[in-house]
Amino acid sequence: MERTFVAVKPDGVQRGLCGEIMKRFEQRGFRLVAAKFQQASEEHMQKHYLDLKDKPFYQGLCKYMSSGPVFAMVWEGRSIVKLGRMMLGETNPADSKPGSIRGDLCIDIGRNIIHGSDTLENAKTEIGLWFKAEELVDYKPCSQAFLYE
Ligand code: D4T
Repeated sequence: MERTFVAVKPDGVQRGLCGEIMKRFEQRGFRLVAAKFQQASEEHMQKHYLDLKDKPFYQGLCKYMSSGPVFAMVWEGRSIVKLGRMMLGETNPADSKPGSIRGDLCIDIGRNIIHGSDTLENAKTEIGLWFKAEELVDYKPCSQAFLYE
């Protein structure tokens, strides 16, 4: 099983989309491992987006991401990094297909409502940045036998 880091960005929180986004991951069959509602500092967001530090939008992005609360989550399931990114859609909502989260719920690249880890390695780093080990909850959902052969 893989784990991924997903966060509803300040625009998604303000627009009341946390429930809709959780619903999609739950209904797909993924298991919620951890969740945290918090306003992150700009320094925290700079660490989170460190690989984008040379991009022209980096400072504005980190400022925006720390401007209001985010809903940070860890989800688990088979191939969840790849499938989660497919559920999110493209970085630019204008290129995202209907049926994807961004394709259904947003318009602007700078207000694309959700983050999801793009590789397994980044997922591990991001989970470590946002959650303490003891915040990751270990339990066996009763649906497992009906989700996986
Ligand atoms: P995140 O990391 O937020 O899930 O988005 P992506 O993985 O889909 O895309 P990214 O890392 O390339 O970009 C991070 C974040 O920056 C915003 N952004 C991006 C922006 O404001 N202007 C831009 O030109 C780009 C490329 C949107 C997502």
